Amino acid sequence: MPDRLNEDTLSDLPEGIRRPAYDRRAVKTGIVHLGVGAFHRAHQAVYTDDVLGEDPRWGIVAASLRSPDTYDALQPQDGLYTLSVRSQDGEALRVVGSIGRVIVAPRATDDLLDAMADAQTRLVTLTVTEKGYCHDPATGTLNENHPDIVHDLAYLKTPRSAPGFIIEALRRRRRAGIPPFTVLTCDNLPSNGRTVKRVLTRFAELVDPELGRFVANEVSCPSTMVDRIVPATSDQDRERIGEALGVEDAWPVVTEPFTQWVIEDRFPQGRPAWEKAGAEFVSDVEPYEHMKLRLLNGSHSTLAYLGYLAGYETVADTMADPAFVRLIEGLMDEEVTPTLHMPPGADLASYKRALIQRFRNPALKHRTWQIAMDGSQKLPQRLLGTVRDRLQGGASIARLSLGVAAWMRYVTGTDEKGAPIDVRDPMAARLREIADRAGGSAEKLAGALFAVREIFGDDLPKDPRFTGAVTAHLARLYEKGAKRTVAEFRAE
Ligand code: CS2
Repeated sequence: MPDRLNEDTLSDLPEGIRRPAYDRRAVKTGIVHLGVGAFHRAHQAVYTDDVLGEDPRWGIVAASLRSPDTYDALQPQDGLYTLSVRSQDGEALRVVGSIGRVIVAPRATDDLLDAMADAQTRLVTLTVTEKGYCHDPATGTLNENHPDIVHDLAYLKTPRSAPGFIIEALRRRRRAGIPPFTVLTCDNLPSNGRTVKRVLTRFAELVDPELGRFVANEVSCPSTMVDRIVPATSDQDRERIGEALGVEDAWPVVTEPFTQWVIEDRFPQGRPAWEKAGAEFVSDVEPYEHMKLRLLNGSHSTLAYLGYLAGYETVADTMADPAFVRLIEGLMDEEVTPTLHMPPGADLASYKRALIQRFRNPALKHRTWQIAMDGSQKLPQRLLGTVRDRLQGGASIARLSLGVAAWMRYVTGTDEKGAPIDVRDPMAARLREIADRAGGSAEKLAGALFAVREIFGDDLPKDPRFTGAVTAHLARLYEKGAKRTVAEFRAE
């Protein structure tokens, strides 16, 4: 067995592999991060690693709210892991040191609450994915019937959900006279800061109206736009990277060269100088967020459902089919771009060109199945907001509605060859039941899915331009399959 990547083996790594250029022992915890998945480790943790040398107050304690996997991988490595940046031109490796400690919340609830309530902690950041906010995706309000929320309201000292941890930690700080931390969400939610603030305020109100007012008035939740494509790490990645390092890294993360982070600058308790690592601070994130959620993530989900159904394993495989490229370019140019309101100087044309290149990156094995997960939580901000804007202006939704229809076909749980699809979604069981009842009828399936108001709201199911377009596409998908539907697609 080769040695493990850790503090002791760090100095033996081959030359050319970048490693923390600061003394990790001098680093203090300034950030508690909830959701220590691959995205966090390829994004915020890297921006933070870049600035810790100048300002060691912002080390990260990273928690996973459920699985012990990341803890088991990183704890023996003193929190160290490798970031691999891959493109056609090759691979660059770097060891990141900004995570000083990993906590598994269910095993060490008090440790996590103590870290969050510590006066030194001035920022709580989150990547808990869309479903981690326990909100209603169509309205962005707290889902008060969510089992974790019901649990946390009853047993707030031992919370399970991200809102539960945050409110209990804020309550402790308040009691101890410690100012609240800033809450920075780094998930792909619409108006993510505002959504988080709404969810937290409501949760706090349910605990105690005064705490609700305190959260509403005193807790800052800046919005952010985060962007970097980070596919799940594979065993081949682990092996290749281990060989290059000469030591084993149990959980490296693999990503693309592109990275972007736009943040609203509202941090009453201070923040790291992330701008020195390339983050952009602005007064209003919304235009950037719409651009990214609608162009990148909207295209991603469309590619994921259609690509999966067409038998393509990865986004790059799907993008090797010219008909899919045409569809996505049309989606971006004809249907999404007219809904965006960018500040002067923003260059959407080159942003979109870069997106196509990023999707094509053959060095990333980004599985369509991975992106297809949790569609019920993703569709509203990725496709349905754009649909609403288009319908309001009486404009075409020919491609947007194809994406929605492909999601419907996908959540039936049976692919075009009759094989089962492993549909991962908090609503999977309910969606499956609906599909089983529809028994292969496009009309019945679409009609029953439109009635899921947590996804489609009250307005879209009533608009025949939307329901008609989606149902017609769904019928085509059943009849011809995804590959032919895309190949034969004509906007009119
Ligand atoms: C993807 C995103 O899995 C998904 O749903 O669309 O994770 C995407 O790769 C990132 O948002 C890119 O910034």
